[in-house]
Amino acid sequence: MSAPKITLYTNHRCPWAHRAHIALKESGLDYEEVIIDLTKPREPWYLEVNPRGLVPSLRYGEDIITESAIVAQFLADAHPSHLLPASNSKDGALQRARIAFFVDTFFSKVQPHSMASQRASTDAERKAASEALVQAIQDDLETLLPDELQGPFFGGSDRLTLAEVLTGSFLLRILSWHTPDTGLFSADLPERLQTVPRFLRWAKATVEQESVNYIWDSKASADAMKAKLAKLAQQK
Ligand SMILES: N[C@@H](CCC(=O)N[C@@H](CS)C(=O)NCC(=O)O)C(=O)O
Repeated sequence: MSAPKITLYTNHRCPWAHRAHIALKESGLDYEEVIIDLTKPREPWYLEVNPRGLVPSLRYGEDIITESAIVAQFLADAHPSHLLPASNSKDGALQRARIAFFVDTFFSKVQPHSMASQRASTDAERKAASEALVQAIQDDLETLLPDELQGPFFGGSDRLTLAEVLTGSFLLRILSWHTPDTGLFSADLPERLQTVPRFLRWAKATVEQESVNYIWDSKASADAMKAKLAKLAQQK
């Protein structure tokens, strides 16, 4: 299906907005981007685009779509591709349910530990959060992922699926932010991740995709996250 003019209101440091970039690139859609400065109050014109003031927002022709998961799902539905089978195709509804369950598991069981590590104020707290993160991957995610005989992406696919569109920006953080210049995960996280080989293979394959890493700047994103956490701490 041909697409109308698409504008993405975004900020490259935001993992939620990053989902929309991945979905657009994987769907082969051209788009313009408007960067929203999240360090300043939103301007009135942007609150007309998205009254919640959040990024991402997608302008698709005359229509505005907000909330990153809804934007990604909308693009996958409007432009059918390898990301998601049609719900009325053979096993399509089941595959969609499997992807939805996987993404739900990632965000309900694993991501809270990632956030705890990023918020940690001592090395000991950060180490404990990284340990809990790997334990949650082991307990809840590892068996949902393909083994080395299958394709690396969800369901054994050789190409990205909606599961990676929705988790890829969060995987970049888990795999990158243990370095001394970022420091939001403990330095021993890469070693601990060796104990969850399916996750590691899947996550590495995902972040190597150009559609996932083309807007990524690890240090700049970590600095933005630190600034945001410092601001939130001041507000307490
Ligand atoms: N549930 C939203 C979350 C989006 C979100 O929290 N975006 C953040 C940036 S990462 C934002 O726009 N924050 C507004 C602000 O920082 O003022 C989604 O998935 O789209």
